[in-house]
Amino acid sequence: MSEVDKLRYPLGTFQRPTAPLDAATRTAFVKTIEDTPATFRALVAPLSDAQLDTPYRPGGWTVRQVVHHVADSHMNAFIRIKLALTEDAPTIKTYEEQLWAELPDVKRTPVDVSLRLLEALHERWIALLRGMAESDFQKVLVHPDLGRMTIDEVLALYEWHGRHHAAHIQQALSVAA
Ligand code: NI
Repeated sequence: MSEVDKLRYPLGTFQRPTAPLDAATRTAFVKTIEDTPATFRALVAPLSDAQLDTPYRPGGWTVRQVVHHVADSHMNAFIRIKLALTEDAPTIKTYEEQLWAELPDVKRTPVDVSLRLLEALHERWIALLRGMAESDFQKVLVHPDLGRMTIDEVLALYEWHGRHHAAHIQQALSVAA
C-alpha cells in the first residue's frame, strides 16, 4: 500500500464478506453501527474550530467534512437498505461524495447538527436492523459499482465505514497534536 493509501485507509480497505454473516457477527456489526454516533461525538465534541478544520491527510477532507460526510453516507445507507427490503433487487443510486463534501451545508453547518442527525438516524436504522427477520439479510440490491450486494454485505460495509472515518479523525488529531 502506498503512503497516501495508508493515510487514506488507516484500517485497510473494506473486505467484503464472501458468505452470509453468522448471527454473532451480525449482532456485533449492528452494535458497532449503534455506537457510531457516540463514537463521533466523543471524538469531535472537545475540538476547536482550528482542529475541525484540520485535514486528516494532506489534501484530504477536514474533520468537519468527515463528520458531515458520515451523515450524508449513512442517510444513503439507510435508504438503500429500505429499498432492498421493499423492492426486488433494486438498483440503488450512488452519489458524488467529493462534490457533496463541497456543498454549502457542509461549509456552513456546525458539526453538532450532523452529530444530532446521526444520533436520530442511527436510532431509526437500528430499530430497522433489529426488527428484520434473519432471511431479510439475504435480500439484495444492485450497486452500480459493486454489483449485487446482500443486506449482510451492506451491513458489513457500513460497520467498516464508521470505524474507517473515526480513524481519520484520530489521525487528524494525532498529526495536529
Ligand atoms: Ni466514506
